[in-house]
Amino acid sequence: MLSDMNDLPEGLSTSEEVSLDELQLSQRNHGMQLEGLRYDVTPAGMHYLLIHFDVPEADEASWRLAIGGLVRTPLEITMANLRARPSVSMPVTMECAGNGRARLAPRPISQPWLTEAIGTAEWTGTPLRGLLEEAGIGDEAVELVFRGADHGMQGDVEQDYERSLSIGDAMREEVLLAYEMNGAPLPPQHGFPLRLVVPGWYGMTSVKWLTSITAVAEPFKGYQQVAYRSRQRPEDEGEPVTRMSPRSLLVPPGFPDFMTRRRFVDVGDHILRGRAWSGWGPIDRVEVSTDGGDTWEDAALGEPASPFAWTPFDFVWKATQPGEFELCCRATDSEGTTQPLDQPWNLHGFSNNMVQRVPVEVRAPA
Ligand SMILES: Nc1nc2c(c(=O)[nH]1)N[C@H]1C(S)=C(S)[C@@H](COP(=O)(O)O)O[C@H]1N2
Ligand SMILES: [Mo]
Repeated sequence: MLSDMNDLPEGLSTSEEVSLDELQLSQRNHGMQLEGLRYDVTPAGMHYLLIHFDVPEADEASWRLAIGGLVRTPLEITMANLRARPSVSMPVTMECAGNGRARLAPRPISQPWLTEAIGTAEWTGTPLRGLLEEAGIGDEAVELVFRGADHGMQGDVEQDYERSLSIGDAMREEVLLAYEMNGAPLPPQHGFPLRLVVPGWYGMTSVKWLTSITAVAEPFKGYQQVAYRSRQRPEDEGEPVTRMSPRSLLVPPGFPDFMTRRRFVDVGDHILRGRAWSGWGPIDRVEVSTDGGDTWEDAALGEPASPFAWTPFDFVWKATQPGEFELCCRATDSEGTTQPLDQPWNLHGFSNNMVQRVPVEVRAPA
């Protein structure tokens, strides 16, 4: 947390109220309705979206993926060629690194996510590794830079959307060049006709509208690479944001109030359901609290649809007394990392995995 609020760096707000610019961003980039947690695979229209600039115009017939830079055989690949290659379909849970930032204080001014920047799609594509082997990565190369066709301005820097991966991370067998989402061509907003999918990592790595992959001899220092680092102050070098921290979310039970989303249930037994995930390994444990995090009990875990998809869980809540309750859940992954009750603060609000809180009113029988 910043110690001196008088010295607030640019880009932070001490107000809980979002601006019209933030509202505009959050309408372009919607979250997943939390009741979507009931599905193993999120229907495409419910999956969250994050588009920094504009959805570019794209024509499948003329689209080319260029693989170049420090490679022995530069390639120019058509979509027909990609589709003729070995294909893999895999459910992958993806989360925006900024998920949860709207609740931080002071609040980083950006896409104001609460907890809904999440979804699990079944991506179909060809493993990236095969193409990299065909191109032959030069010994001097240390990273691959992935470029999208979208173009814009961020932080006064005009840019194409670009992110890099180390050769080792890019060669992992689960990394896909995807051309289908949930069995249909990628929708324009999700990267038509081609995107990178890097399972386990926060979403910014999975470059949409992919046009080129360039092998380079130095670590990439482009805008989106330097931006996604956890830092306390603008001048800090910070730590790169990579894999998803463990998180769990409940399908809010009962029914909501239209404006506040406050929940109502009747006295009785309620099956609470949710999903948990981590980019660092399988989910080992999910606990549920019905008293705002004072006491915890274990939820029952189900089977994830793939090693990179969220794990379902359920818990029987015996709501015997009317009154006000606060439901929480927290996941622990195979590395032993558990979600925090309070979120350590960073300048751009990344990897914010503090526990979800769902206020519920339990009503007496009529
Ligand atoms: N070319 C390009 N790729 C991109 C982005 C973008 O703005 N342009 N946004 C990134 C971010 S920050 C996230 S969280 C994911 C979101 O993917 P989705 O919109 O398919 O859910 O895409 C990533 N890939
Ligand atoms: Mo993101």
